[in-house]
Amino acid sequence: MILPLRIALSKGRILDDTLPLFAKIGIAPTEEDQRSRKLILNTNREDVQFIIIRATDVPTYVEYGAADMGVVGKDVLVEYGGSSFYEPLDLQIAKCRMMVAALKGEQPQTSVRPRVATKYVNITHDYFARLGIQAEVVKLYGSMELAPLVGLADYIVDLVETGNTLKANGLEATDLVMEVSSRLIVNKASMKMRHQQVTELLSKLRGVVGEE
Ligand code: PRT
Ligand code: MG
Repeated sequence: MILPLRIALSKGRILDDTLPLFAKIGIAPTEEDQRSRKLILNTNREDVQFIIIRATDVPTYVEYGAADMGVVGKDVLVEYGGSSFYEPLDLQIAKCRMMVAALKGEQPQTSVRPRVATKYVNITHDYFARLGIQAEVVKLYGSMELAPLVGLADYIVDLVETGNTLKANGLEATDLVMEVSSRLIVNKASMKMRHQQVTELLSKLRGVVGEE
């Protein structure tokens, strides 16, 4: 019996796009597991196991080798920083844009030290620093759109897909920070030690990416 290759999947919206991708290459959680609330899901292949965790935890599991591979948004990867794993494949799912947004019609750029609310503190800090702006970055854990409405911040940095959330709150996107999609990441030791298993999955996934 070989040790199963463990793949960390981000729960939530990324998972909805990830499972169909794995299904296309013939890997699916076993039926009984899908209905349960188990965090470790066996699959129809005894050499592959999924773990379902919060998106922001995926890089940590993969860096420390608790998972051999992971699927996570580029937003989370860049915010996490460093280069402690390989990022061999853009899965082209859960696409969106990270944008700067502000109250529609306002010009808060006149502020000497704009306050920016976001959950992407590192990315936001770097982004404004590159523009030569010393922003005061305020960390929030959700509902960033509220911050400009109640005077907590001049700007937000958040993900935008359709733009409906911004619109519904009287906000407009002002600048693009980065294009976001989900990526496959691989633990560095696993890439060496389990090379055959990893490359088999990698090339199969590469074959179905962007197929639709
Ligand atoms: O719930 P938890 O705190 O664990 O994490 P989460 O809420 O961040 O997870 P989840 O399930 O929302 O998935 C987040 C990941 O999905 C991100 O890291 C991105 O890589 C990816 N993704 C893709 C998105 C979006 N598109 C997206 N539109 N994540 C969030 N949004 C949100 C955005 O923050 C905003 O509130 O959707 C809203 C905007 O959508 P539109 O269509 O109104 O523009
Ligand atoms: Mg959520």
